[in-house]
Amino acid sequence: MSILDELNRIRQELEAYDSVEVKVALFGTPGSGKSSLINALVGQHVAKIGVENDVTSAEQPYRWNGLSLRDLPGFDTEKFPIETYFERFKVEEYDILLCVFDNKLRTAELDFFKAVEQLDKPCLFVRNKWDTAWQPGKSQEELKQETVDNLVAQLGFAPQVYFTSCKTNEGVDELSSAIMDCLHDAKKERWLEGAQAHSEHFLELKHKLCMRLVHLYSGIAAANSVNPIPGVDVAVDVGVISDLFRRVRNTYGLSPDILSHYRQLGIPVVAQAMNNILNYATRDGIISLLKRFASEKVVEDAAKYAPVVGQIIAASLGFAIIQRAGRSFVNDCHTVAEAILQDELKYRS
Ligand SMILES: Nc1nc2c(ncn2[C@@H]2O[C@H](COP(=O)(O)OP(=O)(O)OP(=O)(O)O)[C@@H](O)[C@H]2O)c(=O)[nH]1
Ligand SMILES: [Mg+2]
Repeated sequence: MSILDELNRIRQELEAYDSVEVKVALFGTPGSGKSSLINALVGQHVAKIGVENDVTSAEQPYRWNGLSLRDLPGFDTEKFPIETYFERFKVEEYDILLCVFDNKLRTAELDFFKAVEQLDKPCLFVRNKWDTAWQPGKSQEELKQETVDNLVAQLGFAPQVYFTSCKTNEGVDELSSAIMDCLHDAKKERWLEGAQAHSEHFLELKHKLCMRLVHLYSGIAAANSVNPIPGVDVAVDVGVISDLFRRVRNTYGLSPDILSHYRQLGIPVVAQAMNNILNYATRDGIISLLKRFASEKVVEDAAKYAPVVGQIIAASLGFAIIQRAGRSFVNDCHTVAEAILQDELKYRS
């Protein structure tokens, strides 16, 4: 195999990976929090939240990092009668369907959810606004059981029910993990990349995924030796490294807004990692990071990476340097994402 063959193989693997999209549709009671759930699942403000019911009218799904989530408008209305609803909104095309409710279900909703369940698609039921559920003398567990029993009696089958709050993010991790469990291989990874981590476990899975992306992008950047690194006898593709860093930041949900918000946290270890993330967002920053790793004695176990990027690329000095720079960048993002998650968990408890 030549270096070109190896490069093409990595490119194809990334292209196949990038062509995958996960499509999720949310149905449910107007105002039950479908838009809020989309934002909680992806960890970004992509969907508009309305205090008035049924503000959803946009026909476009919300897209974020390989995910496409659709907050579907109310069904069985004059505008969208139930008879033509499934065809109108191409319900068949979704990978997974979420039936969202926040309190008692009306007959039209029950009929609709029954019809959705018939579609032979993964379908999860979400009781949102769980933070508002309270009844004197009843525990949360008893209330949950009551909700499930009522649903089973009304629907005539036992659905998978998740209890969430978009106010505290309680239950969002369970829902997100359940969505991932319903998906297959490449789609599972796509969900992992695009969805927000609401637990340490989810964050660890993201870390593994990012390390795999580091291997692949490092392979391409090392093979595309277009930019010489000053002072080092190596040339790499800085643009590809910049794409990798952007992708890693997005995977950890570290948008500029979120970074600037949490910059004020003031915890030293996070401050350093945060500075690194911001510094390495630029071309000059990336070159300085590469020089840092090039100046250390680089000994990488090429055999370990050969199955991923091919023997010639794995044995190159450029690959070893980019690998190390990439891993250090992933670890910085992970440190910051972990601090943000801890902050969320503190608020929830
Ligand atoms: N307490 C509480 N309020 C919530 C929760 N989720 C959403 N809300 C509030 O409920 C209202 C409606 O939320 P949306 O996310 O716009 O609901 P929706 O289902 O998309 O609404 P339509 O698109 O109009 O059908 C907003 O005021 C939200 O802030 C939750 O888990 N707990
Ligand atoms: Mg909405």
